Amino acid sequence: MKSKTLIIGACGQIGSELTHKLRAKLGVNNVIASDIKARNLDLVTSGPFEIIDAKNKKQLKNCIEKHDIDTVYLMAALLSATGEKFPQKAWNLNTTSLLNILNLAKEKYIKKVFWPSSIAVFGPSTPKKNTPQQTVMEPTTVYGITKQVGERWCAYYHKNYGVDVRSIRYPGIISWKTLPGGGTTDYAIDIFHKALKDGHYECFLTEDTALPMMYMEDAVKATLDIMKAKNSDIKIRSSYNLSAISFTPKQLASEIIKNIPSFTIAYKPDFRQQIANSWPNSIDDTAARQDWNWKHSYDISMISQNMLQQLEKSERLNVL
Ligand code: AKB
Repeated sequence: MKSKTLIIGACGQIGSELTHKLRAKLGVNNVIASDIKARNLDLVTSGPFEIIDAKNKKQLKNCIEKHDIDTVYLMAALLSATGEKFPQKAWNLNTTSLLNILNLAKEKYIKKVFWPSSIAVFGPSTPKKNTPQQTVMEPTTVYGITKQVGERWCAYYHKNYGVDVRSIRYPGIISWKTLPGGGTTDYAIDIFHKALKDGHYECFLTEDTALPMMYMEDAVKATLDIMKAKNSDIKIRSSYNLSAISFTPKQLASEIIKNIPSFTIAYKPDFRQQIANSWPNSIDDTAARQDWNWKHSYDISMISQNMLQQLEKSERLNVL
């Protein structure tokens, strides 16, 4: 019987932590990591790894058959800021990879799919505070457009072909192990690296730009929770709103100052400001809390302390 898991985009920020967690839970050889390049040595050497271009359905199918895969986490994507630089590339990767996986599920090569959506599905005309699950969605970034279309495809494949696809709308995810790449919420990670290295950070968003955020531990937990929920409990097959905390760069800087009193910050907004302005300030995730018992654990001060401690520790280990 098939029972293995494939993570696509396993070398990325969320993919790498999800892979380590799933390997610890399911056994190293039951979790196949894959990416377009072997760019995370720790991940690549810690268990089975395959080079796959998620846009290539044949490569995906071969890997799924070779390893007896029944569950896929499709984490490969071009994020908001990079997507604006390479719109066609973002469209091709984000939509083709999803359709490939949904079609493989429809053709019964796999049983269960996780695909991440994002707060980027919302746009300037969406209510900004406590953004509801169902509301106006007019995204203005290519990334947001790919996530919106992806959500519609997920709901369509579930309704018409019975595909068991589950999804959450990630806020900005904060983590210390793997750097994010090309997102608008990346400032909330860069700031910790620069605070420790230079004692100063130049932020690409204004001080009062509030965005929904979450610590990686909570994001991984949410991902595993929605995947282990009973099929009948998953009432939303587009994507669930998911929330933990919301803060501005100024509020985050104040938390860092509690730990590093000499830390300073300056604000120099760039093109990412416009992207951030189009997104919600905070999210209403009542449906996720009701349907599959979602709960977050980390608040802004726990995140700040943990980030600084972990980054300092890994810096010390690198020096040794
Ligand atoms: C981004 O900033 O593009 C991502 C996201 C919110 O999906 N972190």
